[in-house]
Amino acid sequence: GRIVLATHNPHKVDEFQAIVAATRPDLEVIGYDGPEPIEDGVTFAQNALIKARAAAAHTGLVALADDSGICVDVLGGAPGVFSAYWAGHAKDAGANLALLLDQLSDIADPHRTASFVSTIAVVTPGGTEHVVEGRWPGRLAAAASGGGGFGYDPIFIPDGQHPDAERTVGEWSPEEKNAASHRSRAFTALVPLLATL
Ligand code: ITT
Repeated sequence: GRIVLATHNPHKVDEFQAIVAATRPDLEVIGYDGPEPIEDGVTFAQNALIKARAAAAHTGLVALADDSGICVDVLGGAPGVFSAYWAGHAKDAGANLALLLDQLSDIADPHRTASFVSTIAVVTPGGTEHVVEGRWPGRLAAAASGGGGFGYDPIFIPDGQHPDAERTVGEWSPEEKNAASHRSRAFTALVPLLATL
């Protein structure tokens, strides 16, 4: 079947197409260019539902939306739902990560822990709704490195790497990221629910 991906972020489209192709190659993921609803939720789940409901209503297809961000422990979970706009309304990824590094300039390891979070909502035109979450724990680098991925990838060091060869996600290949990320973890949790729709 066809499933519409309710995002205006082309990086998310690329990642979902790769993730879905690896687990549910029968599903065709199509992009969405309909009206963008106001994301005024205070949680990832609320915002993901707002986006998925709008796309399902607009297209008449099963809609999937990701609301995601980076949650820094020493900042009480911020930027969280404000990740896209941390340095202002321009959604400037470079400014966002520069501000976050600046806010953590006095914080040394082991207190730089953070997680990427992806919350996926799936909504059918008939009104069935599910929400799942994936978390990817790690910590923040002292400086940005690598040109891969998007957003905060150049400053996020996922847990579980060899201590002598740690890289930020900005230095990972798309294949490496999509096999491990918060987004792929959330989609893995969604797979059994999709089978029931
Ligand atoms: P849509 O609402 O149209 O999907 P968006 O980018 O505005 O696009 P969000 O409101 O969910 O989406 O904001 C997510 C932000 O969190 C994103 O802009 C990045 O700053 C950050 N983020 C989420 N996933 C990320 C990832 O895999 N790598 C790096 N940064 C990520």
